[in-house]
Amino acid sequence: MYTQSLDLPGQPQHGPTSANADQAARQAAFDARIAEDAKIEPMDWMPEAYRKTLVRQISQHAHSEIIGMQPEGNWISRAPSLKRKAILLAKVQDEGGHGLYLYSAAETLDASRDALLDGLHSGRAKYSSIFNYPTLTWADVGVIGWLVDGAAIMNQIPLCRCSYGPYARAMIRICKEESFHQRQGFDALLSMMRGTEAQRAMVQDAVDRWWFPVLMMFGPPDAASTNSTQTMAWGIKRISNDDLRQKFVDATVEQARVLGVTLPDPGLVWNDERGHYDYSPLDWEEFWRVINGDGPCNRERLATRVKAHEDGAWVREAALAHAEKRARRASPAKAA
Ligand code: BYC
Repeated sequence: MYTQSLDLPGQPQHGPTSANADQAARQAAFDARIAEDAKIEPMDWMPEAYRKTLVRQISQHAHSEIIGMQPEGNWISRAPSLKRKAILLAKVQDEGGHGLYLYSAAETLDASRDALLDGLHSGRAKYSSIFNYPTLTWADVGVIGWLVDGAAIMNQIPLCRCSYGPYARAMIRICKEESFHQRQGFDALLSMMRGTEAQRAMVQDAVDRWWFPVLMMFGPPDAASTNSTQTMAWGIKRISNDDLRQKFVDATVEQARVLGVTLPDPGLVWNDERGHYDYSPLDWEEFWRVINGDGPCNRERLATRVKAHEDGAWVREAALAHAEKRARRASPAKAA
């Protein structure tokens, strides 16, 4: 590029040098906000890698919520009483709502909802490993509330302090609702434990099947967690996978005692020195198999989700047509 201008000392700089300076100033302002634990908001400048990481995590979380509607949704028509059916309907509906808050939070980062859903439907995007396990009995519904939602709360409370404002605010509301979800699960199980021998056996069987997959919800061990170092430096993740898993184990042992069930791990013993419960090593090969698409229900979950999306095409088309009609009526000249 030819130019007649000369860069003279004391003159404002333009071109690549000043662009670099601007970039450095924006990065410094971002780093300062992270260091002082302030929130980053959608209109603030942010590094591209921060934006991408948030889109990855928030969309995976949103996908987990909507796929997570399926294992329990299967039981709405078979709930054992009107009361349990109404509670379960409300819970599954809440999960759909959580998905919507989270997709909206991802949209504030310039992600398109269609593209995110396409990632899910094509199998490119991940969702929580836990929803690839089957719900075989009514007790599984209670165990999902108690243990799956319990683990989700443990993981999500720190996300209420996440550095990205829209995600943090969505998590506050979600955690309040998850707390109700966990309690209803515990309550359903408590009723069964106070029932017949067959009901107690059903609860124990469900706990035996869900315990280890629930512990894997927290993600791989810290040493194998590829994202943690950076997401913790950015204040997205506040507590590591292993520390959250340990907090969950410590909190759950006492709840299991109150319920009267046995957690299926002979290695689960109090360690006085550590001040925590020890537990047996988890089967990480199973974890990677499940998140890579080969769990007990991956294909079924995805096929159900894709079918629901296709079956709902007419609703999206009708909503768009209605919005266009309203826009035309509001300003006929502009629409014409
Ligand atoms: N399942 O570097 P890491 C709910 C992936 S919904 C599948 O430690 P990160 C509910 C991970 O994505 C609960 N994938 O990752 C709904 C990464 O792969 P990529 C969902 C997993 O992100 C309905 C790779 O493994 N909760 O509560 O630092 C009914 C390496 O891991 C899993 C959330 O989504 C997993 N379990 O930490 C009832 C919470 N674990 O992306 C209940 C938000 C790891 O590099 N998410 N991976 O290809 C998080 O807090 C974090 O993303 C995680 C993983 C702790 C899950």
